[in-house]
Amino acid sequence: MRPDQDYFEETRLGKAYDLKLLRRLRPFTRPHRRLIVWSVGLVVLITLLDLALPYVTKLAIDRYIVPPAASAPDSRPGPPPAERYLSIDLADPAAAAVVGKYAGVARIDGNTARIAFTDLPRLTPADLAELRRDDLAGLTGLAAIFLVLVILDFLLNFSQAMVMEYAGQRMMHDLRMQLYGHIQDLALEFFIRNPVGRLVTRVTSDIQNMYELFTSFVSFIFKDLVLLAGIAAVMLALNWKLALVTFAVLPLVAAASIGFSKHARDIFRILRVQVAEINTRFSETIGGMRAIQLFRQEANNSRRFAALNHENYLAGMRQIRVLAVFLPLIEVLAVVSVALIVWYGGGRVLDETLSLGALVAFVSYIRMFYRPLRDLAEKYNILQNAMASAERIFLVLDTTTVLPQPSLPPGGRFPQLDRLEEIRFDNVDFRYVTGEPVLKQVSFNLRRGETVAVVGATGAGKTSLISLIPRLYDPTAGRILLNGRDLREYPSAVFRDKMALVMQESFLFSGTIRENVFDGAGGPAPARAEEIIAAANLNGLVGRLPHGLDTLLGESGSLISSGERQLIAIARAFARNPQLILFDEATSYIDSQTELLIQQALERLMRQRTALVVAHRLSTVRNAQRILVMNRGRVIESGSHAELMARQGFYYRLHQAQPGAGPAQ
Ligand code: DCP
Ligand code: MG
Repeated sequence: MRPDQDYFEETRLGKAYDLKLLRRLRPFTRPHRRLIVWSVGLVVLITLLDLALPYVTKLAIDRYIVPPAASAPDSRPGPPPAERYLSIDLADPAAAAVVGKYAGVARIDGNTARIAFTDLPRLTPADLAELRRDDLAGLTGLAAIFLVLVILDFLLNFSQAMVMEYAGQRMMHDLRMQLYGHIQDLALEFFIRNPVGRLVTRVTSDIQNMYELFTSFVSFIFKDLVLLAGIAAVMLALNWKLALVTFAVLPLVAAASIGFSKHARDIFRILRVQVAEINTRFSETIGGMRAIQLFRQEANNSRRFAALNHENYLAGMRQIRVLAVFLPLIEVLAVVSVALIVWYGGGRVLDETLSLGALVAFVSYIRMFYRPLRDLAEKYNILQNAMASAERIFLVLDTTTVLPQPSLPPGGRFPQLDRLEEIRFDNVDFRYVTGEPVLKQVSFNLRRGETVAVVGATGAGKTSLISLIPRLYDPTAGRILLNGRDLREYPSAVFRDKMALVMQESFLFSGTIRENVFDGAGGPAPARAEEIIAAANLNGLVGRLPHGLDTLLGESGSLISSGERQLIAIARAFARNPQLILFDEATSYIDSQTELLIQQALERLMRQRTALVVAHRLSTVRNAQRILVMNRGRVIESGSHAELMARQGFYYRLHQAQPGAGPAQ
């Protein structure tokens, strides 16, 4: 089932954006709809403000700096007046005094004096300031309005960013919780098919990508598109002819963007795949460093990594080439637009059909227009990443490999389970997802109070057999009966509560020993805790550690040996006070002293309880009532130690082969 193993490979997830995926995000946006509406409302306000700023500049120029010539007095027929005039109200005595000084240049017409703009340099700066006092006051007023608008813009931008990020963070929080809960419910089978390390990194960085999608998507759709539309509308309103001339460049911009996205799609995807591969290679190398150094694989590994790295470099260069064409091209088109405005608009200013202020505003607007287009490349990358991420997240969420739980029987009650009376394997076959059957027609039973041992060569299927009892997996054929009923008729919590599994490589959570033994914080009363620690032979270890029971274990328990780890797992089993013990003896080397501690602790643990013990050291199994001898997935012999030795079969040979087994009894 190769395709299954590629389940999470980037390579299979090439389809760029699929709007169906976006629709699937809706349930996550729904609870935060109000925030999103708020955010969009703020975006619209911000856009209006952004559009207002160049308009204020236009007003400043047209009203106060260079008023349009339309206000000139002599609109006589004939050639248009080449002059603009400054009008002065002579009712103001200060102004009248200044006009009096320049009788040669001022034309008096009733109560108004007019001075041509071209003559203004002849006035002294002080006189000029006096005459243009109103213009200066008007300018100051507009500058104040400009400042207020800018401050408002800042405040709105701040609020909008906060509201949107808040909504985004909340959504990601919900998505992460749902994903986490879902992954915890998946059957172990899923984790055999999907490498766990990869799953984890994907899931964390995928969520981050979704967050970026949300924020940049909202800002793209609402900010950029509204801004573009707004600019186009304002430009058309200001002067539709000039606007249309300016828009003549837009087909080129569209062509450039389409060309870019066509080239970028593949390259961005290839790069993403390669970065993922490099990450995987790195983590595998670091994880397997011991093996690599022992087997002197460094050179080999480096060579493979160099090839991968080189491909990544080539793809990176292709990306840069595309970007290096696109970004300057957009820049050039922006400049061409400005040139068109200056050429055509400048001409209109000259023939007085366009005000100077409008021309300046046009230039500002067209600059604003190109800003979002320049970010298009980046947004495109985010969008693509996010789509791939969304696809992966939904792949996990859509996975339904959960352990099927029984539906409520007609009586309305699940079967009860107070005492574990008997576990019976009835012709059980089992295989992991791929390949060979691991267990073949296994039948045996385990009654209350019994200890049954399982022995066999490595790979015989002992761990697999023991894993079926807490229903970590289901048999592929046959049944496992618990008190005479199929295990699958009970909700799994019912029987898991009654058992404790001590695994071959005991897994410890990062945290303190206390948290590991007593399932989280708190735990039983101190006296009881001490009793458990003593019974599990943990006193020595706990005494040796700096903070005793509250010592933090290194990541995955690396501070302590695998033997000590099993002691902690035994203590954990003690703390749960189970009816059934499932013990899978560690295979790794354990010094004889720790081994003795484990043996003693195990014996104490099994007292008065039912136990199924996988043993690698035959000394562990002698006291078992029954021993199952496994070979290649089958139980080939069973009986007590004495019976099996007498039979001189497989068990006998296994026993003989084991060093320190002592003379056969
Ligand atoms: N196997 C598999 N997938 C897994 C675990 C095991 O395909 N996730 C295969 C490998 C072995 C077979 O199943 O061929 C039996 O594995 P067990 O772990 O059950 O074998 P033992 O526990 O008997 O071996 P050991 O003594 O090494 O612990
Ligand atoms: Mg095993």
